[in-house]
Amino acid sequence: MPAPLTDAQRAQLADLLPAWTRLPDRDAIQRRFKFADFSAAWAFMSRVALLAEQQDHHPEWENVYNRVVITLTTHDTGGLSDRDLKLATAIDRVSPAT
Ligand code: H2B
Repeated sequence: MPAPLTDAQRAQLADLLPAWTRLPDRDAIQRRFKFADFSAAWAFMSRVALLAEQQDHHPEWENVYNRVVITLTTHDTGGLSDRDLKLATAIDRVSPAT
C-alpha cells in the first residue's frame, strides 16, 4: 500500500522536485513539458508509460501536439504518496533538460 507523504516530506518537495509544482486545488504535483514536435513528445510518453507500468503507478496526463502535462497523485490514498515521489523522480531522469 502506498504511504501518504508526511509533513516533513511535503516540506522537502520543492527541493527534491524543483521542476514540479503543487496544485492549488488538489493534493497533486504537476509538470509541463514542451518538445520539438509530436514525435518527440510521444517518444517521451512511451518511456513514461513503461516506467508507470513497472511501478504500477499511473499518471494523469494530457498531450497536445508537442506539449505534455503530467499530474501525479495517488488515487488509492486520495493524495500524494511515496509512489508519486518515486515516479516523478524517474520521469525527471528520462525527461530532456529544461
Ligand atoms: N496510479 C495512481 N496514480 N494511483 C493509484 O492509486 C494507483 C495507480 N493504483 N495505478 C494502482 C494502479 C492500483 O489501482 C492497482 C490495482 O495496483
